[in-house]
Amino acid sequence: MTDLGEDAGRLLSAVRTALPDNGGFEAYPFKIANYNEAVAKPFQLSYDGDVFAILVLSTPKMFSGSFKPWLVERCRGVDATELASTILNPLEDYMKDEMQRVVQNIEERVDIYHDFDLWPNRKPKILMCTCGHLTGAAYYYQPSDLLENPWTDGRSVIGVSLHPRYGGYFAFRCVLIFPKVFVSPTFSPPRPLKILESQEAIKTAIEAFNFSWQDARFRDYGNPQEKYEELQTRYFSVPPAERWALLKEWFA
Ligand code: B12
Repeated sequence: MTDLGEDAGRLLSAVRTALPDNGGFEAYPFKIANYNEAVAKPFQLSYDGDVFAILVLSTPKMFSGSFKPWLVERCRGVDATELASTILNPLEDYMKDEMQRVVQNIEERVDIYHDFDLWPNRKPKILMCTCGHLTGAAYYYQPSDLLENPWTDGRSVIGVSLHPRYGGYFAFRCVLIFPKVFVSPTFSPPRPLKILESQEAIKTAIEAFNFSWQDARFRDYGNPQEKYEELQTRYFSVPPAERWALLKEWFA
């Protein structure tokens, strides 16, 4: 990676230091131009091209290492049967809380975009897989990588990102944008590691993600060295309404 510049480098270190120290998160720098040059106009962000941004993703350790202690503490004194109606989206609440804490001592203005943030027309505010690819964090395998389109029945098919260490066992969480901090003009992020080479491997990974994501097989593409524990895999494979029931053992 070429030089980020002094201010951006300092902020990247501050964010990495403030993230929980159990290894449950990773942070990758980029500049807005890298993103705006990749996406279509309706997805472009209204910041100058040299504005500094950081992508944050969560690794398998996040679930028990930081989310669990946060949730157990947050639920202290709340009746176990009322939890589901008191906290509708525990992981979203956790991420909002955690990222506010991460930036609380940063003096510069910072705008936080979570993976679940949508504009009023339901369009995502930021496309995480594109950020993952352009920062070098995780290669984004897209239908456009295939020389021929195998899905001609009009189904909506999106790509899948694979991390060099965690395969599909990770999630993008947020992007922090610092509108008043500019990256050095010589900065260019590293290229992501391409793990799937053949057209067949890319096709089957995209199919596993789009058409049978509940069995979590898509996460095993790319030879992950670290995976979700069983509870975490199940948690992300069921609809949100069924997730609380799986966490009961944390409150026993
Ligand atoms: C909307 C959404 C959904 C919707 C619709 C998905 C769909 N099939 O259309 C629903 C609710 C169904 C859904 C479901 C799931 N989702 Co979802 N979803 C999203 C979300 C919010 C936005 C995706 C989107 O709409 N993209 C819009 C399209 C147009 O983007 P695109 O295809 O990438 O196109 C852009 C790129 O091609 C780029 N581009 C153009 N040229 C080039 C060139 C290069 C080199 C690059 C890099 C980019 C690039 O420009 C295009 C835009 O102009 C993202 C989070 C986020 N904020 O990004 C998560 C996300 C994609 N989902 C994710 C997951 C895991 C899931 C689920 C498995 C749920 C779960 N339990 O966790 C399921 C299963 C997926 C499925 N079967 O579809 C993960 C994927 C992680 C990964 N490893 O890839 C994401 C990133 C969320 C996260 N927190 O990590 N999801």
